[in-house]
Amino acid sequence: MRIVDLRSDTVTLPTPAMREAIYRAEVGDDVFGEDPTVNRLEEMAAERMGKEAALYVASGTMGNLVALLTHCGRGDEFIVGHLAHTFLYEAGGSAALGGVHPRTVPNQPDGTLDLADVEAAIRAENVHFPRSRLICLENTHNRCGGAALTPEHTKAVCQLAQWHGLAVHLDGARIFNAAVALGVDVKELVRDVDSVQFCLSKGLSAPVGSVVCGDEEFIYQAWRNRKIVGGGMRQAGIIAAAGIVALEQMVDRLAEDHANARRLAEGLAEIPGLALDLDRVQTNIVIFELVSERLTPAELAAKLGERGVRLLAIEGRRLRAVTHYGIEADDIEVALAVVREVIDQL
Ligand code: TLP
Repeated sequence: MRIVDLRSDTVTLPTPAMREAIYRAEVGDDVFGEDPTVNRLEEMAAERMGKEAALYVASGTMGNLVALLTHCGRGDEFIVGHLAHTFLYEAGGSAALGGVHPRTVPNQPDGTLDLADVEAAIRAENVHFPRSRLICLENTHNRCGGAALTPEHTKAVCQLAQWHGLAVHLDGARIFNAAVALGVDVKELVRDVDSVQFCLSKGLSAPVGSVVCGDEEFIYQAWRNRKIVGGGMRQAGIIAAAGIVALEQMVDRLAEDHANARRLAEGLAEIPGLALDLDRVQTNIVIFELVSERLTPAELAAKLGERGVRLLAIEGRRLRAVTHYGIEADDIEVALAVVREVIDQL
């Protein structure tokens, strides 16, 4: 049976060039700062993002956590969209490990935050209140269907933050998808933020790892916090080598994933019993709704899975499909045919 795994771009397998780079990687003890491959990846990442320095971490979750711990102290507050990954899906790490209090404001359907909501959430100095320290953005926005935030929106949020003496962290797990979709250099999307985390292990297909970027002082403190959370990884060049290949070879091809996602979305939109807003499909994530009440989204996902098409039921009546390296145009046709067949049989 042909398997079309659209659950996430995290299922991507390393490319042959990555396996070769892993095999040949020069390594050393990264906790002593002596792994040449990690050092090279960090330099490349900082350069790509237009930031002074970078830190290799084990995962996107670790990257966001380390950044939050670096920006905020115990009892401080960060302002974040109510659908943000950092708020919904990171096991409450900032509160559990840092005593950092999240304050949510509504995410708009396009992943943005309303500036008036953000401003209203910034606390005045008062003994009763936590101290507002940080605003957290997400680009692309996972739960908002892979929406790409524009440089203008990011800049506006950063200006507001600056007026109030707050920092901005960007969860840029899929920042290269945003850059490719918007046709801008990734630097444009991160210029105004104080820190950014991006993932090598999603659309860029490396097996492991993320990078946090910011200024020298921030990265020095983040390096200490990475140690605290047990993220000093010794001969990490073994995995960082694949990250270098990811940055060198896997960015431009994200456009293929976006084209496949569009084709998938167009096909799904034609199937009775499903609903989706095509204007919302900008990158490699397709979120659609099961309108037909003959079965639940989890039951639909299970039935599709039995026929080799894997996707995720998320909250409410919604399901998510993600395109990535390893999914070709004809896999999309197979997936659509299977969805049609299952829905027809209801
Ligand atoms: N997202 C995963 C799951 O956790 C839901 C996925 O399949 O999309 N920020 C964003 C925006 C993410 O989407 C993710 C992973 C992370 C951070 C965390 O990255 P990892 O999984 O490397 O810890």
